[in-house]
Amino acid sequence: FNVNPVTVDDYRRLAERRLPRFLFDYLDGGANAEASLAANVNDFDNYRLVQRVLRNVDGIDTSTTIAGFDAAMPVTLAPVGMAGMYRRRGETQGARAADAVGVPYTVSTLGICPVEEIIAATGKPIWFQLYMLRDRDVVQSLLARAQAAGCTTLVFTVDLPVAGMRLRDYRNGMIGTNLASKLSKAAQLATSPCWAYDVGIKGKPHTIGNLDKVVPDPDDLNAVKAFIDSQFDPRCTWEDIAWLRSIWSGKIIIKGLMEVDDAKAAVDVGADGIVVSNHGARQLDSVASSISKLPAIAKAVGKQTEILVDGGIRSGIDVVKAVALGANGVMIGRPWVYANAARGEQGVTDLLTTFQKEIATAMALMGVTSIDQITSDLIEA
Ligand code: HOC
Repeated sequence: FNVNPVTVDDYRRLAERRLPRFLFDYLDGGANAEASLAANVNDFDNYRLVQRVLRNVDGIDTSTTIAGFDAAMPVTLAPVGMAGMYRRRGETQGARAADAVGVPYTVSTLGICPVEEIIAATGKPIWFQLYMLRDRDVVQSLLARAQAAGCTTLVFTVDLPVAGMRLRDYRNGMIGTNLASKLSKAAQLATSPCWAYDVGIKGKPHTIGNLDKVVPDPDDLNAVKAFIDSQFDPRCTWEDIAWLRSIWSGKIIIKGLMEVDDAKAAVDVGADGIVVSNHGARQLDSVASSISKLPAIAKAVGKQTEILVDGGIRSGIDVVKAVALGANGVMIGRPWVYANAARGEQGVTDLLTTFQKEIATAMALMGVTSIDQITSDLIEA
């Protein structure tokens, strides 16, 4: 790879070279036959932007507000489980890059880095993502810790009552085998300078940052995996959101909605925002792409709550399309982790900078100068 990586796919190919196969596939893969994984990306091609000229586009401003965050562009970094497995302290690197560019960062419940470490790295608040766990005391303590550390916004994931069937993980022995020994075998096979040294598997063992006070032995990845397998709560309902509202004083964004009725229910329980998402096509395969579901949801609830969309966003052009279809912003997951795995923190900063340039350029060529001018008349199906 003799040229500078620029696109998400450039970073993806570099990440594939650098990471052990089972980790790359865990990040890159989707559920079952991966039909929705392809649809998430390809369905952006069903929409075309409108070119307009001679409208004085001097002074393009890509900034906007997302759930109270003054963002440099309508982009946020999505929560990604175990991001610190792909680069040393990956969550902290992602948060620093997000801060440098000026967009929100959300840490996963399953982050390698604890919330305190991430927030200390920038001195700025971040958003915290939660899965409902069977033990509500553990949920309460996780949220208390996140809030005390300075997390402002809760991103509550609702599309994972059970883990999807990610067949690459079965093929690679990521499911049903000993994760810790798999990591250490991969580390032995790797040579420096390489992923294993970088992420610390050959030196300092990993811990699962946000769960370190609740998993019996957070240094033992098998114990962490057993905890996750036994604790993710499939009994969760809309009523649990009222309970979350009572213990979380900040904003709540519900992530993983694909249907208008569910979006309306989210509004009814007082969600400050929703994420139209099929979990990066990692859960229900053959479900529609997220982008195809956005217009109807935006039409139904766009005036009552903020709308984010994730899944398949691979460029600033895709961001502009999402905004034109009614989103206040997007979440990008795999793209920032590919960039981080490939080129570290600088990779994430560079990728975000490219997205921002793409958004600004598209805006100029569409004849608009601010994000609120990107409206539905600028997109054709
Ligand atoms: C068995 C636990 O959101 C992902 C994450 C975390 C899933 C946890 C599965 O990989 O999509």
